[in-house]
Amino acid sequence: MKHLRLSPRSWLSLSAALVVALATVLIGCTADDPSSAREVSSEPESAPATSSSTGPPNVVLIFVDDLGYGDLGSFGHHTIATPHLDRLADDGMKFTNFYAPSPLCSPSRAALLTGRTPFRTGIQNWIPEDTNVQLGEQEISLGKLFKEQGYATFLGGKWHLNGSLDSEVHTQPEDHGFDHWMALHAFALPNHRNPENFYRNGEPLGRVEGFTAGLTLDETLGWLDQHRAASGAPFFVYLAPPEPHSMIASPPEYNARYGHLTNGEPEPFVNGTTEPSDDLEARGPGEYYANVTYLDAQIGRLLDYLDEHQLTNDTFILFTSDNGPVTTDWRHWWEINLYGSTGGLRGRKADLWEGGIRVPAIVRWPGRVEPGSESDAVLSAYDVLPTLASVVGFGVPEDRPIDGEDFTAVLRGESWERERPLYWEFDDDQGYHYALRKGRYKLLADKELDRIALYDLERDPFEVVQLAAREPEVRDELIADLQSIAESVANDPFRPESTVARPGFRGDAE
Ligand SMILES: [Ca+2]
Repeated sequence: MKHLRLSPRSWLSLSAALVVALATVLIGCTADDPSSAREVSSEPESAPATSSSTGPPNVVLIFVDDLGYGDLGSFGHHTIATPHLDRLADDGMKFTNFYAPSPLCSPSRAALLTGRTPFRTGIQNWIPEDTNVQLGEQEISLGKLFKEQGYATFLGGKWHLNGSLDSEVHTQPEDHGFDHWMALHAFALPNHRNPENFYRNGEPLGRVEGFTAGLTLDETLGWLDQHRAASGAPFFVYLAPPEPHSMIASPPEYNARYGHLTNGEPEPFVNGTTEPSDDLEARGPGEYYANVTYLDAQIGRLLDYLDEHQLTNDTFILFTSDNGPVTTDWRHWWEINLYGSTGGLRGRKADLWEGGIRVPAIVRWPGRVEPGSESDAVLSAYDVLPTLASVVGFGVPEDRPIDGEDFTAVLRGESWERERPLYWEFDDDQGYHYALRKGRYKLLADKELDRIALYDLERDPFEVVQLAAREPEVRDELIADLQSIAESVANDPFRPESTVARPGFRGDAE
């Protein structure tokens, strides 16, 4: 495994940060009052990274929708402008082997919030509206854990962990610890422009003027203003904008920026229909690129807000995507004109090949994470919960299997190897049902373990050289690991009996 770059000067900076932190304690900032520490935190952005807070950091999780591994400038895209996320990478650590726990939305989100491979929660596929699948009350989610720690908690954007945001028989974001939320179920209706399906704290908002990411950031910054005026408690923001999932729509100035890459006028599809209303037409990548740049600009608003209010140094940010992108391998009519990039990795959204699950990821934590560093540690979004438990200082649930592992050693620049392989269970578009990543190797298998593929991702990141017959010992070792984890998942004490979505379900209330 390669390790991140950490210069002698950076160790000096980190040592200086410890001295500053100790001095801050000695001059009277109380350890249990992070707001008092925050008021004196006004390091200019260009200064050596130091953290003046003595309390737990604020935490911002940014989980965007269907953004590909290759869709950011900092991850190699040659055209899409993403200056704000590139700045985040410059100021933090970039991860080149970070995975979504599923190639689709709902399972990934369940895993992010619980630290558990999604099949344990009963969520094995995306959750259609008005079906009976949900993230059950028995699950211990990040929202609950942060609330127990006295954090103010916020969700903005997309939930997609139940069948309906106004159902009384489904758990809602507040049941998972979110004090304030504004979210839609799965995707914007009719599309990202003037969406009609946002809810705020359980109340439908009807048609709202604007674009989904901008509306999500409006709510986020407004809530932060209110929270800061009312309380000195640290905050946990789960920011999940619905971009760049279909049906994309962006403000005209963003589309104009990429007009040279668009044929004709952008006309977003209308969601909620069963077939396209017009002849299908490929207009080029401009509209998709515009949507990613627009999303980046909205995230930039949050980064600017943290700077303006001297919160940057006291805030841990993790950015990633819930699954791989829709590429020009279009499989549904509503995907046409999405031009996501996997950076050359095989496959796309809904595949267990790398393109469906490897995603861009960045962590910024001033004073703790070396600016401009990079790690190729093998990580998953289900590692976020145990890592945040370590960062903030709360316990990981001990009454159930947790698949995630604490990767704070990676953030410190230390060598680290995970104890358990990464595991996926999902009926993908290629007929595979299982995937396993262990060290440099990846195994793919169908449900019966009849069809097996083995790849060495260090030598062959594009999964084109099949090794199952050539390296039988590795193959059999990974199959044994896979069977062991699959058995644990099948026998998970908290797994719901029924995990199959039943259409039309509204619960006992109807
Ligand atoms: Ca998604």
